[in-house]
Amino acid sequence: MTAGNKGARSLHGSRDKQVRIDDMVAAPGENMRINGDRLWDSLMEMAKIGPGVAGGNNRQTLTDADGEGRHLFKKWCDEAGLTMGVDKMGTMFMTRPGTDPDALPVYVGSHLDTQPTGGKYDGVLGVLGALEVVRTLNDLGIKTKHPIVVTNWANEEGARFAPAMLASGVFAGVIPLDYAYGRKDPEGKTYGEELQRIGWLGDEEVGARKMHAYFEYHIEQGPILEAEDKQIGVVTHCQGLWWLEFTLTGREAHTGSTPMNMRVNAGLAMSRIFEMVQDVAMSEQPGAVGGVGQVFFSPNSRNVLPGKVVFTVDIRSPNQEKLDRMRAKIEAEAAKICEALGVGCSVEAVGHFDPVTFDPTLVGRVRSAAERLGYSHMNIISGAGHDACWAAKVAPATMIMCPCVGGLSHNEAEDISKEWASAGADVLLHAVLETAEIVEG
Ligand code: HGY
Ligand code: MN
Ligand code: MN
Repeated sequence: MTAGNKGARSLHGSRDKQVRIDDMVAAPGENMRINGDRLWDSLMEMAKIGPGVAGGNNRQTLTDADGEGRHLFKKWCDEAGLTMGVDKMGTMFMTRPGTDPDALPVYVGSHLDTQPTGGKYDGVLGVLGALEVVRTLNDLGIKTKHPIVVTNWANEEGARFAPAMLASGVFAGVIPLDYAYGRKDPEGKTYGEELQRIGWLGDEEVGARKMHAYFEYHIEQGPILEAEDKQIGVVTHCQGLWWLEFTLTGREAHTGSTPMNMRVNAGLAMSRIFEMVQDVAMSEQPGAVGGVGQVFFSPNSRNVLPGKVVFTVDIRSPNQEKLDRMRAKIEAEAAKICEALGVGCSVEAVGHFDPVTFDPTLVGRVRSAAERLGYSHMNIISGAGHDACWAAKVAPATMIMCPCVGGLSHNEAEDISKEWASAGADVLLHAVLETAEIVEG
């Protein structure tokens, strides 16, 4: 790191002399930077926990692997002098004190849980990037007026317990704690039971903490930044989402001896609904997506027509009208498809958030940090959902993105470069510092 507060000027005669971020410049273009090797080493160390089968990770929420990752993260935070708080959803808050005890903290975080065939960087880059910011401030002996809280949100992925961003949704007051506790994984285990089992049930009321601001650093999980050859995504918005869980009821019957005209075929209804979802999303281009990632057949036997089929339709758009129009169309068309086949159909919205506009002041700080550091950058709308989407409901929030190879994510082959990882963390350092307010002396 190179840093020096040459010509530090106080912004006002407050108790602690405050220093402008751009005074912390060793020389133009040589602004403060994080330790890229240390960040990368930490990413690789965390990636050893909950390994996948193809080079990525399977560290699903509240599994033993998640517990192991949490302990490693806590060890590193202890070494960095942070104090831990855990809330009743298991989210970890690791605090670096500020000089002003009355100043609300700046929260910086993401998630350590992964998809079953997840990559090494989705979420993890944001948590360990935030830790690297703190490690760098410690190295430089920099104090801030506002505390900084490195945050590991529980159950961001929603892979094991739907919906995604569950803990941050409870924190934002959008999802009731009891509903969250009752969410079941495919084996019927509940979130509440599993949180107890791995020993990460905290004592803090969820959402009791108040934030001065929230930053989240994340891989793009899409192809735009790499294709445009930009190092930094200045995230202005995040697209909205519906997760519609359909339960189709057919009649279990022999796949061989049951005549075609006697079948109540829930599997056929499902396939027609999948086709329709694709058509609806394509009819709302540009700026709409729709698909299905998870299906449960029951009894799921090769020679039995399914009696029950459960699947979740995932539709998203940055445009509120498109998003709601897609939902209405899909639910109406699915009912018609099922009626024509004599299949029962029920649907439950198990996940939702409207399109999000991030805080313009914080977005501006991200952009000016990228400019100050000499990194190429562009505005971008997040295609994936993030805890920042719920944090934005209770505090000024924004995100920073780095490219990922081929735009690939939620795949064990997810990949980024060390340079990309470091550049985004440098921007995070500057944007967080500007918001947490450096204090001299
Ligand atoms: O679903 C999402 O967008 C996020 O990856 N949980
Ligand atoms: Mn993520
Ligand atoms: Mn993800």
